[in-house]
Amino acid sequence: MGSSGIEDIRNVVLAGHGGAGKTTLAEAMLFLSGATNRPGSVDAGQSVLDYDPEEVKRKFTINLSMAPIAHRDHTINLIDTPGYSDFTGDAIAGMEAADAALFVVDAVSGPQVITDRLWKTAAKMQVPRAIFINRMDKEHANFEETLRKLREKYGERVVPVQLPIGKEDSFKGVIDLVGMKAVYPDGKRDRIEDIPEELLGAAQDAFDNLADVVAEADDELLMKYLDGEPLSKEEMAGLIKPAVLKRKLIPVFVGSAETQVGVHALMDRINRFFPAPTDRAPFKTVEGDEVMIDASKPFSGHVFKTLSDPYVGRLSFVKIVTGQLKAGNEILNTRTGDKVRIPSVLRVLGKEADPIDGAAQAGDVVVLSKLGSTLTNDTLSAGHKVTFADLPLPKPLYPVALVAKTKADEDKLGGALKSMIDEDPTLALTRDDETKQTVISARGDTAIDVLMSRLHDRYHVETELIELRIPYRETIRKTAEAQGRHKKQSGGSGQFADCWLRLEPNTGNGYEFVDEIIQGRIPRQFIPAVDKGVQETMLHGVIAGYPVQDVKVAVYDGSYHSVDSNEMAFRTAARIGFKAAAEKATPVILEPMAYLEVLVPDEYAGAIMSDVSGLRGRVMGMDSPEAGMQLIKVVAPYAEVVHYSPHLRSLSHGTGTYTIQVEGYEQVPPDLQKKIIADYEAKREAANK
Ligand SMILES: Nc1nc2c(ncn2[C@@H]2O[C@H](COP(=O)(O)OP(=O)(O)OP(=O)(O)O)[C@@H](O)[C@H]2O)c(=O)[nH]1
Ligand SMILES: [Mg+2]
Repeated sequence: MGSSGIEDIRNVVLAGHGGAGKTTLAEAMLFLSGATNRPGSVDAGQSVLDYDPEEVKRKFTINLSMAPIAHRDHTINLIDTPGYSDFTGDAIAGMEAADAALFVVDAVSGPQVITDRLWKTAAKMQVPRAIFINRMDKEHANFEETLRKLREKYGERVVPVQLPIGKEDSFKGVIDLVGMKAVYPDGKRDRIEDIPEELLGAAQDAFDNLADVVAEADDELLMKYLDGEPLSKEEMAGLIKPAVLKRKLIPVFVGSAETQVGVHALMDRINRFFPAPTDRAPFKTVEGDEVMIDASKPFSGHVFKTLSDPYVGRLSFVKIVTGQLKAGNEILNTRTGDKVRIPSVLRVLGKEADPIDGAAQAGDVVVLSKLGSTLTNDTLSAGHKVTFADLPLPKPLYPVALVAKTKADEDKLGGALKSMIDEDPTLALTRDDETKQTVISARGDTAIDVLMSRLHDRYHVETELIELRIPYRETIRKTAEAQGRHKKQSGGSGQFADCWLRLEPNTGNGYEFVDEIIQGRIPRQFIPAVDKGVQETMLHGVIAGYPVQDVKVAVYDGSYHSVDSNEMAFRTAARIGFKAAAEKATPVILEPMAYLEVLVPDEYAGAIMSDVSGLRGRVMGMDSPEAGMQLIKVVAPYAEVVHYSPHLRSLSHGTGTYTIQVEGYEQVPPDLQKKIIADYEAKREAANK
């Protein structure tokens, strides 16, 4: 480890679109710092950071990974995160823990959809940002064009602090604008030379451009600068860090993670220009208070990630906000009230964990094991009451119905699912009592696929997806009356009950039962049995097996037998009466409706809206919450939009996001009603065979 002083730690999250080269960049830094013997390759499946079997299989990052890198007198705590849309929750978690975000952008394709999305999140979370334009060695790499797109999207604050020397096959070094030198890789270090003649002009222009932006970070220097006095290299160097911290400058670095050109220079610049943990924006508590990083207070920390390690058990990734933490300390989980004495404070590199000697300080990012029921978002503390606000993680919105393949697997499934879902707030588990299905929700189909693979690999549970049942309902549209009469003679004693029921639509008011019996035609003690019989029937529907809702039922006439009438008989009679009346009352099927808010760039708004009618939905309104974006509010049948996420992905070329909420019921169209009834009857027939 480079150093233990908190001022010398740089917690940096690597963020950006999938495939931009974040993991490869982290592996290159690990190698250059001497932490690994060779740069780990994602493609060859021997990456130190993408070590999970699912990551090896799929060749992309699924879980965030830590890479502490000792560089000169600093420790760069890299947090490598996923760029695949189903897993961006971990990128957000990484931003909570880091003090700056380094966005890795592909020099061939430029900033992409997930880059945009995470950029906005970082802005909301007030995380200082920098950009690394990667893959300069690739065919068609274009620094100027990538920079132009970056500035167009993210503004004029995006300014290079380096320029590339060469490109594609001949990309061989970078110009460091702060030192005005050329930097070439030389083994694991750099060789510093004068800037080649032919690039001097461009370098000077870029230096001036940078000076324009950073001068604004210091009023005194700005005055001097405006008076026409140029900034010296020293003044420039001194201004970059405050400009980054104040988010006035987004410095752009350039290089190739694969050939490692520019990577060592980047590490040097991270040490000098990136904020220290004590510089970062305060943490918010649930009460809305702000807590600064402060080592002098008692310990508090925020759990930003939970991971089950097959060997070590459950690991809790913790950002220490105040105080210090060392092995043997007793800490409290403020949510569960559990107190634990922590056996050790770990620093992890990929899957390797090492205990930290001495105390970890406020601002550091550490890992704790064996914290019992501690989950992501929990606050750990010693001695003072504080609960940190939840991470702004995306909510699960892609539900599937999952079953175990065998009875033996079924017994294991519940526990396995619970522990996996507990770990990850972007997953949710519900047991739908109405449809009798176990429903798992995630961010998308790939996240579900990964979950099923892990159930198999980690817990040896085989699962499969079955059709997700939509919780339809039934109701009536007209008033109707019918008699329910039950008469049975078996041996000595008989059964007799007779009731007349009137059913009325009761839209929006649920179930109501009215006793209109006069002159004791049905004795008082049997009336509750009629009510009960009606409710039992409603539970299982009259046309397609779905619960009946919004009906007012009156019992207004009937008869009884002094010996043969009893509660059972009246329940049965009520069932017969309800069914008969409902059949005459124009029974219909209702479907759950969903309320969606779809956020897309302007150019896709038309496509989204014209698609809505095909989903049997309605556009309820539109809004432009930010420049260039449209928020389209849609109401549509839940059945049509339950898997909207892949649909939206293709409609908006991956640019759209949405939220969904199930709200209320509406009648299904007649042809769909016919189909639902036919399906129900076919199933019933099959079951009776
Ligand atoms: N030529 C070239 N290839 C690169 C470079 N950086 C990464 N790659 C390759 O690009 C592919 C994706 O790289 P990763 O490092 O896995 O990308 P990532 O950003 O971590 O992707 P996610 O984990 O999906 O977010 C791999 O095949 C890398 O070898 C580079 O600088 N030059
Ligand atoms: Mg990766």
